[in-house]
This record gives sequence, structure tokens and C-alpha cells, in this order.
Amino acid sequence: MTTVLVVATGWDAQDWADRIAALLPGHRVLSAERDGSYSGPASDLTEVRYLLAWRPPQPLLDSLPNLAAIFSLGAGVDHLMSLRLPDVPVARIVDPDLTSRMAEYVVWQVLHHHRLGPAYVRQQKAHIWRELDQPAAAEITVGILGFGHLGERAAAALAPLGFRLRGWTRTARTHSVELFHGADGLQPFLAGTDILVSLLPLTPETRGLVDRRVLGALRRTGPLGGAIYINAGRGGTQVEADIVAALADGTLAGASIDVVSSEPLAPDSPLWDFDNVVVTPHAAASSEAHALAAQIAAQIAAHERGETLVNLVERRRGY
Ligand code: NDP
Ligand code: OXD
Repeated sequence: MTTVLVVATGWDAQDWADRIAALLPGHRVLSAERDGSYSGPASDLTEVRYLLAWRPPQPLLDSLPNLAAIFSLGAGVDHLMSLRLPDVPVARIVDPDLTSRMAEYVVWQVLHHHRLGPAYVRQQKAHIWRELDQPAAAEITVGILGFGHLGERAAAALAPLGFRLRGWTRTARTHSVELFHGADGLQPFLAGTDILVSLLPLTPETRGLVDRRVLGALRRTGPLGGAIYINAGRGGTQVEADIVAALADGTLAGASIDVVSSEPLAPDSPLWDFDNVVVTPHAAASSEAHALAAQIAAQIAAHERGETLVNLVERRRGY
């Protein structure tokens, strides 16, 4: 009987395991504890063919000698790429449920800053009833760093609202949205961007990319009175001290931070206390077992029929 193991550190692995077991009768589905450890006999692990993983511990991975494939329980795979992995295919989540959640988050945060949310909250606290000048969406350029599955869908959700849009990618591509790519494309991309939305994966190339220099290159003369930074990709792609400094000196007029380099955000981080910053706890687009388990079960069934897996990660590029 084929054995499947679910390791979902910090999440409810049993929920995923129950759903996979219901979808794949004839398979043995095991689940690890919330801390990522496995409490059953070590002999179970030697039989595991398929691993469903979110932040698996290295020692557990090292005790799976018969793996055939790994499925990330999220869209991101940095939690796997930072480990020593066996030479098996790694697939990730690409799914309408997760993608819609991310598009909602991006629209929510873009509108919050565009519709002067922080200023109105400030006024409400002071019991001030005063209309502020509201720029039109068409006067604002939203630049999306990382124009992949999520970036493209976020742009499609923003387009009908009238925002001007642009994206930045690693490789050259054509799209109805204006795209820039690579190191040479970054400065021109930033120079015309009022609201920067990062949906980048964390790779050796993107680590620490959003720093003082990048934030300082954003357009600050736009109608929002400064640039806005929204990060729902990965925290490791930003230099948090530089974000704090940019907020403090006015380089940034606001920010929305869903991800930080070390989660949870430290209680004493200055990011909590800016009234023009929205902090959410890595909640932009959660992986919901009820929506996503079927996709992974179908991938396992396909692999067993000898078919090629989809949504594969390119190990060399890290995403
Ligand atoms: P994709 O792989 O579809 O897209 C990644 C995009 O980033 C691509 O456009 C890619 O360029 C670009 N990119 C990668 N490296 C570079 C680089 N060095 N320079 C410029 N561009 C680069 O990923 P998704 O859109 O599906 O997901 C993006 C990320 O969102 C995930 O990796 C994850 O970290 C994060 N995420 C966060 C969630 C949350 O709740 N906060 C939930 C889900 C995902 P190219 O097109 O050339 O390949
Ligand atoms: C993901 C995430 O990568 O939730 O899917 O961050």
C-alpha cells in the first residue's frame, strides 16, 4: 500500500491527512505532529512515497529514503529550497482559491492607501469630519514586483478599478500589462511606480532586494504624497530596518506588511506603531485544506499512472 506523509509545521496536518485519505482510498496517510515531529514507528517513514510539506524539519526529511515526490502545501517553496532535498520532483500550489485570496488582499491594501484610509482613521480618532482630496485611480501606478501567477491575477483584479499597472519579472515576457525585467529593468520600473506590491518568491537572488535604494527609487511626486510599499510575498526579500527608516523619513508614505523576515513580527518592532502601516500575520492567502487537498490527491494519482506532475518547481532558479 502506498504511504503518504503530511508534515505541516504549525498547522493542522491531521485535517490535510484526513482529506487526502478520503480522496485516495487504498493509500496509507500518516501525519506528523504540529511541531513537525513524527511520533509513530521509524519503520513507517521508510515506506513514505509522497510527502505533503509545510516547513518540514530536516531530520524528518532525512528519514524518508523512498520518496517519489514532494508537494509544498503553499505556493512558496523557500521553506523546502533551504533544506537538503532528495532528487525527486517538487510541486507547489497553483490554485484559484489561493490566487483569489491573494488578489483580494492586494486590492484591499491598494485601496486602503489609495482611498486615504490612514488619514481618515486619524481624523476619526480626533472626531474630525473633513473630506480630503482624493486622487483618481487612473493617476496612480501600481507596480507589481514578481509578476507570476499571483501577480498577474492581482493585476487583473486591479485593472477594472482603473489603476495604471506594471510588473517586474526575472525573464523577458510580453503581456497586456507593461513588464520590465532583470536588473536593468528595475530602476525604470520603480521610477514610475507609486504603489509597490511585492509578490516575489524568496530565492538567493531576491533576498534583501527591497532595501533603502529600491524604496528611494519609487516615484514620490505622485498624488498620494509619497510612495506606498505592500509586501505579501516573502519577508526575506525586504530589509526591515530600511523600511522603518523610509517610513520615518517620509520616503514611504505608507506600507502594508503581511510577511517579515522572521515570523512572527517581534513585539518591539517599530512597524507595529506607524499609523500609516497595516500589519497582517502572513494571512494574505492561506492554504485551505478543503480547497487544495483535491489538487494534491489528483497529482499523486497522476504520478502513479506514470503521468508528469504539474506546477513543478525549477530547483536551479529556486521557485
Ligand atoms: P510564481 O513562480 O508564479 O511567480 C514568481 C514571479 O516572481 C515571476 O514573475 C518571476 O519571474 C518573478 N521573479 C522570481 N525571481 C525573480 C528575480 N530574481 N527577479 C525578478 N523577478 C523574479 O509565484 P506565485 O506568483 O505563485 O507566488 C509568488 C510568491 O507569493 C510565493 O513564492 C510565496 O512566497 C508568496 N505567497 C505568499 C502568500 C501569503 O499569504 N503571504 C501566499 C501564497 C504565496 P519570471 O516570470 O521571469 O519567472
Ligand atoms: C504560501 C504561503 O506560500 O502561504 O502559500 O505563504
